[in-house]
Amino acid sequence: MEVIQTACELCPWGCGMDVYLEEGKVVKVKGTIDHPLNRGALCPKGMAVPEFVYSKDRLRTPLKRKNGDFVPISWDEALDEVSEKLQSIRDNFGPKSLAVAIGMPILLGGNSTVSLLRRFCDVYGTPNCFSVESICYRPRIIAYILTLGKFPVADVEHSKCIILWGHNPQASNPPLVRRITSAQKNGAKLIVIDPRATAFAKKADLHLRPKPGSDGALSLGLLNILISEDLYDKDFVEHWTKGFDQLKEHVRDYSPEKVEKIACIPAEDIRKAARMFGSIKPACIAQGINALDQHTNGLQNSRAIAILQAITGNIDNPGGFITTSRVHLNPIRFPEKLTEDPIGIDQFPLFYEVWGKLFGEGQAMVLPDVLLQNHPYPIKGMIISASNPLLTWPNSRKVEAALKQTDFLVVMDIFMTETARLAHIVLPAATFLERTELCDYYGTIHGIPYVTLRKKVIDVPEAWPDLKFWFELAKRMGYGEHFPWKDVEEAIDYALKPTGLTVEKLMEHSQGIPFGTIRYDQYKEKGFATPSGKVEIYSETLKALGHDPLPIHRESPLFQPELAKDYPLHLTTGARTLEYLHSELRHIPKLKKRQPEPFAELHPETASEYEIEHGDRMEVETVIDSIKIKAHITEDILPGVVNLPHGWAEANVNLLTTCRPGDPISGAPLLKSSFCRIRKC
Ligand SMILES: Nc1nc2c(c(=O)[nH]1)N[C@H]1C(S)=C(S)[C@@H](COP(=O)(O)OP(=O)(O)OC[C@H]3O[C@@H](n4cnc5c(=O)[nH]c(N)nc54)[C@H](O)[C@@H]3O)O[C@H]1N2
Ligand SMILES: Nc1nc2c(c(=O)[nH]1)N[C@H]1C(S)=C(S)[C@@H](COP(=O)(O)OP(=O)(O)OC[C@H]3O[C@@H](n4cnc5c(=O)[nH]c(N)nc54)[C@H](O)[C@@H]3O)O[C@H]1N2
Ligand code: SF4
Ligand SMILES: [Mo]
Repeated sequence: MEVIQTACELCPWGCGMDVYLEEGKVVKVKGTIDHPLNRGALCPKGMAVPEFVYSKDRLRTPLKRKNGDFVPISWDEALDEVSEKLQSIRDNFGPKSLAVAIGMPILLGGNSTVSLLRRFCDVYGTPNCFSVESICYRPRIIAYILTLGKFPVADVEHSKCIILWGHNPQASNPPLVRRITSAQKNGAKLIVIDPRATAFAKKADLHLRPKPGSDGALSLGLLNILISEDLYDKDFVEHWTKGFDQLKEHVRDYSPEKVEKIACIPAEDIRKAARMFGSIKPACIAQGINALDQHTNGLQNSRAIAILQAITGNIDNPGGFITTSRVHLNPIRFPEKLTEDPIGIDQFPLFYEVWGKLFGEGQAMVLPDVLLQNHPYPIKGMIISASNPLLTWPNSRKVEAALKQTDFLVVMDIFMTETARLAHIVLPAATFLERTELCDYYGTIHGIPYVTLRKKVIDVPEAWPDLKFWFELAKRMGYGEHFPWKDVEEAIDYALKPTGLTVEKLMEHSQGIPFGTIRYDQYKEKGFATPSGKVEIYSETLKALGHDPLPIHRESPLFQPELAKDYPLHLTTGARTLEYLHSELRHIPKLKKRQPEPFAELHPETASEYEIEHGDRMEVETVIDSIKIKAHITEDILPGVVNLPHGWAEANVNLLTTCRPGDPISGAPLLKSSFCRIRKC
């Protein structure tokens, strides 16, 4: 049997995977034993890769909508059709009337994949690129950069005190489970902040259970204790921070007793947590990937976390917040070709760039309204690659209406999804085992300095890697001079040039090449990459844009006193399920067997108030809409809170959510601080 080692892509973490082939066919997969991240382990999703790749439900040919039905067409015909329509949109309405939205699988293709795809948009001339970052983790990246000038990660493995804040790695981040468990074995204290009693909460030294959306107040309460009890690092604060005195004044008002009233956490537990975090060194906060972002305080929550980390002197140290050296690629995009900003950026400029650092995409939460109202200008065509907005973007009905009114919708996916069903052209995509891509970001997100290649292992006829489609389309539209590469591998070599690495070199290494270093004490050499060179506790940048320069607590704007009587329960959505990735993988029998149906979690006290029993069907209703779902009654959730999973077509939680931007700074939606009512049905 031949074995090829690659990186799994059925969730963001990229576990090392050994793929076993017999006569060119994948027969099984195993975790790569000596991979620095997963050390041989694969989660049930990873183990299901052969079923995923060989699923009978895969799209096998491009499809075109004709009289309401889909008819198969060849790739040649599909490329002709798409290039003609794009040309016509460009000629008649201007290039900005094309929008391109990408999902997580493209983002997981790394900076080179995303930039190569966006290079097409730059050449075509549309600034209107979007991605699921609008819903996901972008606010915290902006927040860390505004505060620390960089995006560090928590070095849990070497920590002596870990705060796991709105994160349930057993479901969403299996490789982190081993790292936290190993720290606990080495004596680390663990504090969990989560309205649910997650597996780690049950093993924690302290579990704080905030009401959803109250984390801003909690962080101010923690800062209050750290400062009033002199538990901060005075030397670091004096030399390396800006705005500490304003912070001291600002948090004076947030006594643990006041925070208890807002967040429903006993004041004594807030004191205990602050004392533990302030007195044990090194300490770190591992925050949820988006659990704290999807609130009106989305960006400010992460500002507070960066400040907690900084004033306790836990920056650039083993066991604190660490940064690995970045992989610097050849520039791929042509920002100079764009004459306008993307949609949403007038309202959320920091979503686009911070101090000249370009993230380069629009805020997608604004897009459905723009599509529906043709304002500020019409968007006539849309290409969606590797995303299923009909289930994953908030307010599904609005998203559906918006997509339906585009003149030309192309969806590229591995399967016929809810979104693909609305398309004029559907394109069959390759899975991650059928393409080569550079994973230049795992070092940054795991704090392990390495760079790796996701390798092409097999070919599935007719299914194209996404970039192959974009490259071929570029050629078809006459942009060949900007896409001079023979194939994607050659384009990756171009991107890699400044690093001295090549695809060939990376191919020889099973699990990536050590690359760069962890930048301990980086600030001592260079200061912080902020305008002041210090940690910006007080942000002049936010102030200049009319936002609060210090982290604040603000109630969810969905909380309105006149509605509170009718929608009295907190609704949080999208806590992950180990078996599934967003709306994906429901068709894989062995995963479905482990987790056959969606359910709403609610506490026995809440259930009895509404006379709902375990296993009953219940209706959950918000001001937007209602869905029916099974009740799962458990002590593991805070009374008064309902938790709903996302990604299920049969109980689509995003029928209940609003895409109205909730965070005034980043535009993040309020997926975890909403309100609902329930009844048995
Ligand atoms: N299996 C699986 N893994 C995934 C994904 C997937 O779909 N499936 N998706 C991937 C992606 S793209 C992302 S962004 C990440 C998401 O990763 P995370 O955002 O870290 O999601 P979870 O680990 O589910 O943890 C969220 C936790 O936050 C808690 N929570 C809910 N509301 C609040 C609140 O207001 N305050 C606090 N403090 N806690 C709250 C929930 O109870 C839950 O336990 O997961 C990634 N990994
Ligand atoms: N209510 C609520 N909604 C949420 C969240 C929440 O917490 N609550 N979380 C949000 C978050 S953090 C995220 S990141 C988004 C995720 O949003 P999406 O990215 O839309 O999530 P998926 O359902 O994984 O959709 C990915 C699609 O790409 C297809 N696909 C897989 N691999 C490839 C490939 O290589 N090429 C192509 N072309 N297609 C491929 C899959 O079949 C699938 O249909 O969901 C968000 N939605
Ligand atoms: S945690 Fe599971 S799905 Fe995610 S990369 Fe690892 S094996 Fe793949
Ligand atoms: Mo995400």
